Amino acid sequence: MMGVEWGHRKRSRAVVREVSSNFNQALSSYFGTHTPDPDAARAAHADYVSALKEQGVDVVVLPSLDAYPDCTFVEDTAIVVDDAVVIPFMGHPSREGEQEAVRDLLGEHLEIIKMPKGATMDGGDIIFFDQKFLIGRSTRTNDSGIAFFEQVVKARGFDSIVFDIPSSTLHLTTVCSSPRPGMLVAAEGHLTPEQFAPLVAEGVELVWVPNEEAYAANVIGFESGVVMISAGYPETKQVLERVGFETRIVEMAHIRAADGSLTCCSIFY
Ligand code: CIR
Repeated sequence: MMGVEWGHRKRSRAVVREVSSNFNQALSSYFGTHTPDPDAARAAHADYVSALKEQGVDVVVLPSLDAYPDCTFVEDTAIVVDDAVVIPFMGHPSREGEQEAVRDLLGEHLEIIKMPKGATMDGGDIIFFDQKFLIGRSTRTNDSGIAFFEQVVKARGFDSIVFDIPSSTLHLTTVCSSPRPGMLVAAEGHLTPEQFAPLVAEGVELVWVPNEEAYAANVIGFESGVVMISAGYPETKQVLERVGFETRIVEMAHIRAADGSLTCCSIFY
């Protein structure tokens, strides 16, 4: 999209958190079929951190919180809005409290804005894209959370668009991401062309991935032209290479076992 550059999407620093030793108790829609495995997830996470570092990202690794099986999914705990960071009430009660260490770290660099009680939001429902915040209304992010967040971003000069997320889909970022300014990737069967119509009318390039590769719609793009993608999704890989990306593949199967994707494991600030 014309006029929107990488500068508005900071990729210089990221916070991540080690995988919890009780990751096998993480929330998972695969319950009973694929129990999340802490050791295997740690190996995947280590490769993920390497991939970030290869792109020159300065990565802060927080220690895991053993009372919180889902703590490696830091994306959900805080949302950076320009020079501030919104600390939400987590959308699942078992995760409430994960925000503290992230808040303390980001609070050294950014103004902290706390959500009011009763409002819930997971950071996985937010995509910052071309001076806009795309917001998922999901089972984790409620209307009070959305109203509060919209007020925060509006006061800082940003627009927002709300996407209704089917209850079978965890978050907006589970099925949508932006590999570079002006471009979104979305999963068929979870989101619809109508939802993106206003963005497409503005000139946004929208790349669909097939429903059977929906997990691969979550990618992380870098200014270098590299896009981090999950292993095992050949159509998505081909589509992204065709539009000019070099792909860096990370094996995410053991992170996926707890419904986590690439973006879930970091916050850029
Ligand atoms: C959860 O259900 O909260 C975790 N097992 C997965 C969180 C994934 N985070 C994300 O999509 N941003």
